[in-house]
Amino acid sequence: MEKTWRWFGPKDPITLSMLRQIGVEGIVTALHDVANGEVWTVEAITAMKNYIEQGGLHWSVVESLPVSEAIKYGGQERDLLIENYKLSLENLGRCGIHTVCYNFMPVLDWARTELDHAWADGSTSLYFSRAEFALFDCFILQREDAAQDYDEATMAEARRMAVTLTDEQRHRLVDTIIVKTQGFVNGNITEDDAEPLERFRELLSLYKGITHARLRENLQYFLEQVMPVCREWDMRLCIHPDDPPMPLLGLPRIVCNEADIDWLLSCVDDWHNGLTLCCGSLSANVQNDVPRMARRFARRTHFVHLRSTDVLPNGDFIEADHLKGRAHLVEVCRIFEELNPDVPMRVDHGRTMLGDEDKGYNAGYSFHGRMMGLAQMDGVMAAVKSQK
Ligand code: DNO
Repeated sequence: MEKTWRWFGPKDPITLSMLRQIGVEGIVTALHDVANGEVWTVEAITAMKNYIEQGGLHWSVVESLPVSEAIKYGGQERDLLIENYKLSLENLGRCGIHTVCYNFMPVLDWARTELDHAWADGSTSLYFSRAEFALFDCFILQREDAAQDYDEATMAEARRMAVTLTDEQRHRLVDTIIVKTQGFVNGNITEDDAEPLERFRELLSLYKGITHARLRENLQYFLEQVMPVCREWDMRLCIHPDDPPMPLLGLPRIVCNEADIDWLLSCVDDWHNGLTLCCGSLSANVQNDVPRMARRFARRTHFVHLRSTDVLPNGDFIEADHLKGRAHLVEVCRIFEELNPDVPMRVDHGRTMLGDEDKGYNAGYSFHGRMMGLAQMDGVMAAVKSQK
């Protein structure tokens, strides 16, 4: 597998020269300054590509080219937005960048409730608490009928927490769920939004009446429209699974498990319609057997995220050490080295450790924690290759 790293552009405090020193081979990035829905021009792509190449690396994967909400809920502007998306794909292809990660999660991209969950050794990692999410949904966002989406034990815990909820806790939860984890990924809500909750409610309301079946139809429609461009320019589209892989906030999620991926790959049965095998996201659903999925989908996987989770008895999950947890990354590496050895992989998220705390890194994207994960995975890959 190619060792890549998610880098957030020239303003990223983790520089390209640092990445070269730790064995990174390819860069994963996006044109973060282009507004969602606008065309990525050849000029802008070339400028980023040149910057990366001057730093001695190459641009391996785009993560992400965001899919606008109107494409997902099927709004009036969708055809126009799809045309823009096609142009961006074509321009990337012209510039020699062929792998593009995207997702089809309504409104909320990945979700966590805690960014600095303490480990016994003093480091921290990301965490998802069902009860805290229910607290946010039912008592802060106050979404209509939200309580019926949670089991009794989760609701009891959320109610208990609601009684003593302070303004500071309320602010932290809003900031974690809809600002800090989202701002840098799709621009739906940013740190500058004065009323993030209001903006979030507006976004949710766009999905009124959008069922699981409808969201699938809209994804299929999108894929059918973009596939000719992907074929012509050899663009490998790779959808990121839903993180966590379960419906949230009353919105459907359609890339959660093996059956969903089967559907996705067959609804437009073309090699260019592929998958980002995000081991961390998929492992947060106890039904998912990640190595099994890796084996089944290896040849349609164009990008791999190496991360693992531990799921607790109450359904909460914590981001685990890369060598531990339910994702079985050693086995996943073995599978890809056998079936798709050139696929780019990146170590996804890392613990916050050894001075990462005060650097202002994007949530999950620490330096030392990810570097440690990369070193672990590098060792695993070397071992697996030597046994081939
Ligand atoms: C979070 C990321 C996601 C991912 C997008 C891809 O850390 O894994 O935000 O980049 O879902 O479109």
